[in-house]
Amino acid sequence: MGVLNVTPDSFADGGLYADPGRAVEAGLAMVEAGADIVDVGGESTRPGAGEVPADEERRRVQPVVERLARQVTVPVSVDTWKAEVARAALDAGALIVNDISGLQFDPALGGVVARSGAALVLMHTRGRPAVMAQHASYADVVGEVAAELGAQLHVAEQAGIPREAVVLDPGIGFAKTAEHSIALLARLDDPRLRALDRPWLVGPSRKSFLRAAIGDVPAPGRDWATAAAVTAAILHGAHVVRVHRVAEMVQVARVADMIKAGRAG
Ligand code: PMM
Repeated sequence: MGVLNVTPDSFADGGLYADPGRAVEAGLAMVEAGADIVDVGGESTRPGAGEVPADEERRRVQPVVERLARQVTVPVSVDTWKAEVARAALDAGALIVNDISGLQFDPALGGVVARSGAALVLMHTRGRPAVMAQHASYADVVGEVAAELGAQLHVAEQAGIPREAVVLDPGIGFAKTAEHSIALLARLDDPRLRALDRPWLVGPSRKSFLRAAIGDVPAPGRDWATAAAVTAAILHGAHVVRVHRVAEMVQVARVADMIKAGRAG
């Protein structure tokens, strides 16, 4: 999954694709480089970030989703927790809603996803991005994330979203300290996570937990570190990895897949 942030302020690539034409070109290049999904987002969710009004977010993502969906054969996803933005993106051709709130922030989102027949990425977090760091407190991070994702999966099913349409995400860096993110990546194959019986998406790309190993390197310089995290995630059973540098991470993912399978090709 390639990350296409059409925001002026994302932590890893802010401002690069704020112009819709450039954003579409970048999305096409990601597909050319081997992305299986392009994830279009119009609101930065970096720790402490403020919220973007829904009409502004819709204005950012809808034209990009519309043009990309017409031009690529892979699914386009929309990274939003707002029902209004999701509805506009689905109308414009998106096939996946990537909700960092795991259906916690907007009670109307589940119904929008259910009625559209779209797939849903249900990510774990606690509290809005502006305050989530205060909620990074766990006695047993793997067990608590498994339980809370299980509860949100139930919310999705109650809204009419088939279980088979849901992909789970432990939410690397969301209401997590570096220790918590590392524990989740190391134990993605824990039986309590596996018991939820859904595919896993992980988004370690350029995130600040990587600094625990490499020091204070700015986000764009964290791609080798990302490659290591992507490899580890795949070996522990991740099915989808959300990354900024698609061409390089396609190579990383293919080699990790090959070694995991234990045979060539
Ligand atoms: N991370 C970010 C945004 N959206 N969505 C999912 N499903 N998982 C993530 O880990 C995730 C996400 C923040 O990173 P960005 O600002 O580089 O997009």
